[in-house]
Amino acid sequence: MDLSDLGWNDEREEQFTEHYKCGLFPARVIESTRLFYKLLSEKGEITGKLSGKLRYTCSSKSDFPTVGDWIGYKPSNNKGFVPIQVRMERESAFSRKVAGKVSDEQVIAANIDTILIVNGLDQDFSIRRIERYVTLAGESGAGFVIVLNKADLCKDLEGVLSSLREQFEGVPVHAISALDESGLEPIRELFVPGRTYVFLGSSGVGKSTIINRLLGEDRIRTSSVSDHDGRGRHTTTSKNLMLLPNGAIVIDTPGLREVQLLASGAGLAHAFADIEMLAEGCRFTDCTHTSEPGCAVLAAVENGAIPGERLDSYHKLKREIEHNLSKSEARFKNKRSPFWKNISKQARMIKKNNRKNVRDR
Ligand SMILES: Nc1nc2c(ncn2[C@@H]2O[C@H](COP(=O)(O)OP(=O)(O)OP(=O)(O)O)[C@@H](O)[C@H]2O)c(=O)[nH]1
Ligand SMILES: [Mg+2]
Ligand SMILES: [Zn+2]
Repeated sequence: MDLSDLGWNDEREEQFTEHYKCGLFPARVIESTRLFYKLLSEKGEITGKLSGKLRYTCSSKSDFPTVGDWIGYKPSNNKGFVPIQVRMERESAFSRKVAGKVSDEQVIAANIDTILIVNGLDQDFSIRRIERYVTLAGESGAGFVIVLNKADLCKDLEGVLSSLREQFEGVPVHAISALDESGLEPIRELFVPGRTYVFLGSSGVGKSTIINRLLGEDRIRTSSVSDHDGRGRHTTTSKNLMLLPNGAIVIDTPGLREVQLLASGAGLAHAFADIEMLAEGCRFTDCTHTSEPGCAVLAAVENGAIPGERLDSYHKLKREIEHNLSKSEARFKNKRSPFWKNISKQARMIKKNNRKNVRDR
């Protein structure tokens, strides 16, 4: 196995120099269970377990290795597994807040180049949920696209597409049907050998079905959504990294039950670039777009340019982020700071970059 097939590059090789000196070898996490990690190394597939020392340095959930991570292991021992001694710095990561009182971060996948945010065009379809995913994806350090699957079940595809493209300006939106394989070509073209892609979305949206189509065989188990409420059955139960025939690396994930936000506000500018741009026209620079006179955002809702539910959702997500931030302030004090002040500047930059990307594509 050549590690460059898994995304290893000169930069990582250099970062690993010190670890080589300590007798460690690099490998990528392809699956993790509670105790053991399935790793791909130059020697092929091996099983790893955290060394006591590494476990000791993990103070939060997010410190533990996850699928997509590069780790250093010590080849040895006869116990059937190798000890994982270090986790390398992540280049990107998609995280959410873990359910519960304490704000802890769960890293769903690490070192990803592109996130595919999958929504189903059946009962699952939810702009509100897409806003959440885009907010988190905007913070991940990876690129992202929206994939609307089950186009075969949608009566007004053009309407849905144009409304989404308007709201998430610059974010590529693809409509496909993994069932009848329509619209798959532009998706296939996204996958570049040696780059890493993660599929995210609720259970039953068809993440595994799409990957099976890309693999060209029904390798991953899928199952129908429930007749009763159209929800998925949580068929995929663990995250899994695999190679497509063209050499791209994909990670399938179990449907997330909830997507709680753990963000600094930068992600929000991705999900609500339209609102952030309008906000520049508000009379007061610290306008909260709730009741102020001369509010350009409220005016846009009034004249129908922005749906009222979208502004409600913006307020809700902003409150959620602020709430979670205040809970985890200590942890994030130095790592991430809230910068609501600069948010419209960011939105402008994002829009500019997006336009450029669209032009360059
Ligand atoms: N009509 C229609 N059904 C689809 C399409 N793609 C997938 N399905 C069906 O949707 C169901 C769920 O698909 P899965 O691929 O298991 O969904 P998943 O997102 O991997 O779900 P979890 O593993 O539970 O997170 C299966 O019965 C698929 O056959 C599509 O394009 N159109
Ligand atoms: Mg699945
Ligand atoms: Zn305003």
